[in-house]
Amino acid sequence: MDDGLGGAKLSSPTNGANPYKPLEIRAARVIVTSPGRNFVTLKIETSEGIYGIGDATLNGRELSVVSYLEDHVIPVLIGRDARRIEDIWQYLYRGAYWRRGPVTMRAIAAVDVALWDIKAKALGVPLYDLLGGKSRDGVLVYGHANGGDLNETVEAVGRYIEAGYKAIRAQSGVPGLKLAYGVGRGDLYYEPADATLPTETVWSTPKYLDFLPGLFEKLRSTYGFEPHLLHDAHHRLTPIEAAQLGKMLEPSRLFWLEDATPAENQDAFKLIRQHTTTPLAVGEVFNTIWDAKDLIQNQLIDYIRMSIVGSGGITHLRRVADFASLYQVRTGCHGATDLSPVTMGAAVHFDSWVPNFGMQEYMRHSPETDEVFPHDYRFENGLMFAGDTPGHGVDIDEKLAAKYPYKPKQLPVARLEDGTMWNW
Ligand code: GCO
Ligand code: MG
Repeated sequence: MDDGLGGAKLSSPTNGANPYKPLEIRAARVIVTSPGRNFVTLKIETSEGIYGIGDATLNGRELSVVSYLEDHVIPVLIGRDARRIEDIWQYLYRGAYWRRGPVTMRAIAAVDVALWDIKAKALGVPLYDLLGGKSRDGVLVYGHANGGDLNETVEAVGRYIEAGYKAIRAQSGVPGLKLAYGVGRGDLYYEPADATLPTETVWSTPKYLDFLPGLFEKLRSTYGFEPHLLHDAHHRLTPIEAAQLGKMLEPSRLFWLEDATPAENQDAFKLIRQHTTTPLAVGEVFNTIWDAKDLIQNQLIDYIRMSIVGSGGITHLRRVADFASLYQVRTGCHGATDLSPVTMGAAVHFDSWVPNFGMQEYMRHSPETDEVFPHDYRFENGLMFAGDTPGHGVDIDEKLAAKYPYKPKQLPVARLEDGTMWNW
């Protein structure tokens, strides 16, 4: 239709409803609950009665994020338009002056995920639709198999294969070392944050390097090359030791070797990269794109393990993923049990969309946790599927949550055999 001003009038696609009516943030509160382990959740409520939730859990340091949110973030959120996700993200990031860091970025992530949840609910669409729609039907996930020794670990991997997993991370006790990283103490749900004060563990790189390649040889000779196998070195090696391990593991063709060495110095990965073709993954402790920039643009890694909760939410993680895609680096979101079902739900939506998706970590939550956080993502045949409910598809049962009060728990520490402090 011509309006006489030289342009054509667009007929309203919204049947008269105004999608630009502000959704005013009326209230926000933090819910701390411990259904088997501690979780921190932010709930934001709007003028239209729509609410959203975001995860703010920082394992072993939970209450610092609670204070950050309650004392510094919630007061500045009230009255803002929940639709302005980007502006609120920038306000919280730039406005803090003290940028980055695990506490700040988790608090920002909680707000961001709750706002994406609200916007998707307001528009009546699943979150993946807001991001650009699905790029795949299901999301490839890896489970955690672990055992006290080689045989137990080989059996544990077999159980995961039987359960339908197409990708399995294998961690094992090492002969001569007590309390190895990644090994549960008898039950299904491995929880490293297991004591009020940190448990002391002992580490020996020579013992580990003697043992690990044999474990993967055994796994390949038992199960062949079809299942993807992964391993987490959990920051224990120096760059040259990591290079040696990567080389020794080449015949076993891992999907990735994770956290081979700490990455505070991103250049450290150059040395590993020069020596091995074992694919490298890193990033679960990163908080912003600046932690990963050199690793990505120099193609020193293959998978970036940053998570939604750890890295300022969906708004920031998609920026990281887009940057990584320029260098053929793929995503591999952290997904241990200390990331709540809210993060898992949001991640499955993110992974369903992200074009340069690699793999999603999936450590099952306990039945108590699943009850407190009803959700519609589901595991089937090695893949995780996002639901179609508007939003990210995860809720919190506040009454039930209140029955599980916070219990202080910390992660273990590690020392070398001579007593020197090392990286856990
Ligand atoms: C992983 C991680 C976890 C961390 C834990 C710390 O790859 O899943 O390394 O096991 O240790 O998230 O809180
Ligand atoms: Mg890890």
